Amino acid sequence: MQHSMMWKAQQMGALTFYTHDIRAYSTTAYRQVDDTPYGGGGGMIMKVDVLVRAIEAVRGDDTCPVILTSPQGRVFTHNVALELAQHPRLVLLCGHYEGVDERVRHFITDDISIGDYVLTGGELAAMVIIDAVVRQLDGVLGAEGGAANESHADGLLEHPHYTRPASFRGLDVPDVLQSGNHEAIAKWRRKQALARTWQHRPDLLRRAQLSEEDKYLLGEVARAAAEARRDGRQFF
Ligand code: 21W
Repeated sequence: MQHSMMWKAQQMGALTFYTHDIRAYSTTAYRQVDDTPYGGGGGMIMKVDVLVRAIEAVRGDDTCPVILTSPQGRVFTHNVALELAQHPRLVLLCGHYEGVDERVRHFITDDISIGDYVLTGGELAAMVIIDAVVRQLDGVLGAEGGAANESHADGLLEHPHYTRPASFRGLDVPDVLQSGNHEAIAKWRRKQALARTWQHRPDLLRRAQLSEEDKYLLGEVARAAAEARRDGRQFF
C-alpha cells in the first residue's frame, strides 16, 4: 500500500486504507479468535461473536458492503471490480485458519474468491481486490493508461508491446510497428489481441463484442494456425 498506484491513490485522497486486528475484538484473556469445530475434525474456525463485533465496530451505522474473502465465494472479475468501485466505502473481512463460523454469513453482504487455488488466508485476496477496485476510481490512472483502455475492459487480451532496441539477440520488433502506418499498426494490434485471446482464453472470446472486421481477422488467425500446425511450425 506504500508503493506505486496504491500509494498515489492515497496521496491524492482517492483512497483511505485502514487495517483492523480482529484479535482486538476478542473478549478472552488470551485474545482467542478461533476455536475447534463442532462435529470434530481438524483445524480451527474463526468465532462468530468476535467477527461480528469486529464488523459492527468497523462498519458503524454505514450500510456499505461487507465482503468476506473466502474460497467458497463468487469469483472476482473485472466486472466485480467495477461494481465494487461504485461504493464510497468497503469493508473486507479476511478469513484465516480452516474458515469462519457459518453464521457470519448473516452479517456480510457478499463473499468473494480470487480464483481456484488455495491461499493461507484472505489477506492477499483482499489486497488483490483493493488494487483492482482502486484502479477503477476516477483519476487514479494516468491519461495514457485510463482504466477503460486496459486488458479485459473490452473483453480481449492485449496485443504485444515492444520498445527499443529494434533488434535483440536476433529477436526483431515486427516491421509494421516501425512503419509509421497507423492504420496498419491498429489492424495488426487488433489481430494480435484476437489471436492471443483465441489461443489462451477462448472463454473470453465467446463473450467479447466482435465486429465484422474482428470476425474476418479471426478467420485469418484460424487459417494461419491451421497452416502452422500442418507444417509442424510454432504458431506463436
Ligand atoms: C483455504 C481457508 C482453504 C479455508 C476442504 C476441506 C480467501 C482464498 C481465501 C483457506 C480453506 C480466496 C478444506 C482463492 C483462497 C482464503 C484460506 C479450506 C480446508 N478444504 N481466493 N477442508 N483462494 N483461503 N481448507 O484460498 O481465505 S479468498
